[in-house]
Amino acid sequence: MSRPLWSSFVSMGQRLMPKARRGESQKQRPGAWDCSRSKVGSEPPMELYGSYTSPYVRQCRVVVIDTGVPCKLVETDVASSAGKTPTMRIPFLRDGDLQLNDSASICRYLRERVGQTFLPTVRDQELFSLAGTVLDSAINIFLFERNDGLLPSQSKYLKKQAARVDAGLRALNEQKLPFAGPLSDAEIRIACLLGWGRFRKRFSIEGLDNLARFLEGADAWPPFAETEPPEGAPPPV
Ligand SMILES: N[C@@H](CCC(=O)N[C@@H](CS)C(=O)NCC(=O)O)C(=O)O
Repeated sequence: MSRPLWSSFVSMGQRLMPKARRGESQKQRPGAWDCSRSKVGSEPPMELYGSYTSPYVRQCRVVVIDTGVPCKLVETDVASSAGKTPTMRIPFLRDGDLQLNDSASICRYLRERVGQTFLPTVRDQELFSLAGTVLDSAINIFLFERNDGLLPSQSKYLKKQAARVDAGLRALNEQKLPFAGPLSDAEIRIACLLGWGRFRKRFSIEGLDNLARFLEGADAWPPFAETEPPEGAPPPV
């Protein structure tokens, strides 16, 4: 029987302690969010609210770079955005009177702004959703541990979430995936999931060679490389 990937989780403890002050982590930020880089016309850029560490925000940032749509990141953590979005989550996007509260609708909106299609096929949708389910479960476990000190070993439901992460990663490993960019939106979702797991040391993809090669290729694709979470980032997801 194969070893559960979840068992490679390390206890959070010190890992979540900020190694650097906020200002230091900002120094390492890529220039991707410099609006002048992608700005066209003179209308005010849309604003994406989120953190530099959230994998859902990262997906939106990758799509901003990939599409070249002018957009400014307003750095916000989950706590301070609670009153600004009904989901009480990040990311959310504001464009004039419009507010979008989910990474999928945000990415679709960005793609459509430049005449591109978001998740054009059923396979794309399925892959995107599978990676999203794994990510939701992994973050759910992370937040239970951080907020309530509850581990999968102490909760039947969290155990199920851990099993879901394992099964989902194995299923993703069976997919035909590219080993170089550019990536589709479904593939960006998978890359953001794997990048977050690595960054927060939440799961291992040891033995999942297809995923490991895919991530290596994603790391070399500029929109993904430029959005890498900064070393020493503070605790928010
Ligand atoms: N379905 C949402 C999920 C967003 C999400 O879970 N964001 C996390 C940060 S990575 C969050 O804000 N979690 C706070 C919470 O659940 O309380 C999306 O795709 O935008």
